[in-house]
Amino acid sequence: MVEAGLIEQITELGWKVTFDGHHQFDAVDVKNDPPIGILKNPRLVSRVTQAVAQAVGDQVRKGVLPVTLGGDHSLAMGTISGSLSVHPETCVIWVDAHADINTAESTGSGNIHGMPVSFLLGIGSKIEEFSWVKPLLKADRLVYIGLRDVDAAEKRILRENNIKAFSMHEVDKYGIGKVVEMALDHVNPNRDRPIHLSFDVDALDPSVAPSTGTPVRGGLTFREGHYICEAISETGLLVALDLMEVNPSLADDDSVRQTVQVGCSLVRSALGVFVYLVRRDNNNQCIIP
Ligand code: HAR
Ligand code: MN
Ligand code: MN
Ligand code: MN
Repeated sequence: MVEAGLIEQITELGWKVTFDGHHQFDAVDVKNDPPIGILKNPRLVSRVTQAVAQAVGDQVRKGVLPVTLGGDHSLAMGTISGSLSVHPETCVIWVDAHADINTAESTGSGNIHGMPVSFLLGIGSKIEEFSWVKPLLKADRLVYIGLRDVDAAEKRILRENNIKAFSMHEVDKYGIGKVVEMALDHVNPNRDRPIHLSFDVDALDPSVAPSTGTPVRGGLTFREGHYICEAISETGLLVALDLMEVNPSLADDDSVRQTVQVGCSLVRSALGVFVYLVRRDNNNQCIIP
């Protein structure tokens, strides 16, 4: 996405952009990383996400809006920890085909990208390696959009913790405009809390975003995905953005190009390309942010 020109595109929108590079990963040197229980690469994931939490928290504290490009969605353990460390009242809008809320007990795959939300909520058994993750997220500050591949154990966890989720069924039933409004009403009724948007590109239909690790058909259209980003941009409350699971090592060149372009486009929408196009001052002049 960076190679495809995302930095220049965001700069064009009027933002002053600092590219933080990949330096936080250089600090990680984990050669011997056997599973803990069935959790795969636990030390690597823990150390990378902890470094990301620090980096994101530092930026949010300065009033800078961090955009994290992934990469595995376990990264959101870091990004959301960073946001919550500065603004404990932050609400999280998790756009995904998956709920990513398995615990160490419930995971069938041992893939930590299927678990970050449970760590942030502090549910399930505690794993020493991840003790740096503080359970700062409250269940009523979290809302999902786009779900369609949720494990049985995850469904139980969602129900038991009373977590609001708008699956593809609700997107079909109410339309994306109403779904985003209901999602915001749930986590942010007065529109005064900071918003962390964690967008897994596999929320989109595989025909729109094919280059991702776990595509699931029946996903969001191109416009539905963009609408979510635009509507959140319009609130003016966005404090951090994740665009996750774009994987250019998967699929053919055309699919990769398409997915990278959609990823860039979603980021532009979340950062106000829509507002840029329509907002006008009292003299009906376009306001350029
Ligand atoms: N629920 C399954 C698991 O725990 C699949 C999770 C797939 N997750 C992602 N992130 N790709 O959304 O393994
Ligand atoms: Mn992943
Ligand atoms: Mn995910
Ligand atoms: Mn997913």
